[in-house]
Amino acid sequence: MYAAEVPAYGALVETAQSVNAEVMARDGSAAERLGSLDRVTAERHGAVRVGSAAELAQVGRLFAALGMEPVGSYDLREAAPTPLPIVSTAFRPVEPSELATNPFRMFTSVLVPEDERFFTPELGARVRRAIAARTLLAPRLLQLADRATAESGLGDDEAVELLRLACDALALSGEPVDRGWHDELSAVSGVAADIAGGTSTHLNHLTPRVLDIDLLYDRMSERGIEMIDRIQGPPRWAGPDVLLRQTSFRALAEARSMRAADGRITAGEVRVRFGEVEARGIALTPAGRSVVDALPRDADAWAAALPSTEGGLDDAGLAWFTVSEVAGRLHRAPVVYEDFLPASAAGIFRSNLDDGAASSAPGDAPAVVRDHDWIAGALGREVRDPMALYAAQVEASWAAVGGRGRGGVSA
Ligand code: OOG
Ligand code: NI
Repeated sequence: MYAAEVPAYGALVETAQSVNAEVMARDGSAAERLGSLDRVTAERHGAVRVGSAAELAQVGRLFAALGMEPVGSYDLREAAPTPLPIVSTAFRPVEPSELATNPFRMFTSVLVPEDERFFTPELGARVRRAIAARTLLAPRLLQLADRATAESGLGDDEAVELLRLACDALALSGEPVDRGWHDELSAVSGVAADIAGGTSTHLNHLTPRVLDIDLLYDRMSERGIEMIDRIQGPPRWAGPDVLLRQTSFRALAEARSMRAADGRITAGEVRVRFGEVEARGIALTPAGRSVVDALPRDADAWAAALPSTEGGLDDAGLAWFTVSEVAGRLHRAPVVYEDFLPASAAGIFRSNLDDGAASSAPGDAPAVVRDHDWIAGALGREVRDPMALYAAQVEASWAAVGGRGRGGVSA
């Protein structure tokens, strides 16, 4: 559905696959250190944005049917330099075996119309009424999703029906947009207009994974697809890939009819769907994050502050590694970073908001609380802590080798 509707996404997937083949030819099996080529080729994340706790709960039921759990929370209202009136979580598989097969993730953001740093109380109330009056997911879709979760799957016909209804729900609606309402929301934030300006949500990007993002960036530029001005996340540096590096092409203008105040329908356009690509590296421990989060995006600063080998990162306790026993010797394997980075997410949002969208935090009203617990409460289920998941995976690997000491591990 997405490739058919957003042709540049098809070009991105094609380019990612040819870059991955090139890296496999160049680096051999080392290219698969952070995931098999099958996993990396299948790997995608997408993003949706919703308007309320109730809507978050609905999309959570759909993702639960697909084996995706909420992991982590990201408060983008404090993002610098452009605060955004949203908080986010990511739905994804959490079991290592499921991640190895297909780690599909959905970055999911919820608008906070109650936050008076962005919305006046009067506008916030109108946003809440507009959101409460719409139906994001069809009752039939939710019914099938709940059954799939309860019964660990559906028969073929109903599984196909569920996926078809889910695709319909995430396609861009052709319904005219109320121009005045859209403009009023755009003055607060492009994200607010995208979320609350219409009566549906839509998949706003889909991101393949690539093994060499610098090469991908050049190839896309050669194809004439204009990428945002840089790669978000860590710099390219001499040591192992860590965390997440991402880049995107700007949302393309798409025709969308607009309804004027006098009821006339005119041609208009929106820029709400884009393409993004990511390269994943090793997950860092809390100690590793506190080193790296304080570093500038500069290869020399990274080389000065961090060991330049996997063994060095492991010995310093900066990154997560599992162990396994092969022929009586312990081998370490890096744990892939499966989550997101709030600063990069804010950068991706920012580069894809409509021109002129303010995203300002006007007043100095107190922030309403929208933390991890709030997201869990809205979803009615536990939100997993990413660090706890990595730690548990590493502990399980040590338990499986009989809890042997950490000395003498080789790559
Ligand atoms: C989500 C932007 C964040 C990422 O990869 O960090 C994101 C959105 O635009 O809704 O997808
Ligand atoms: Ni993304």
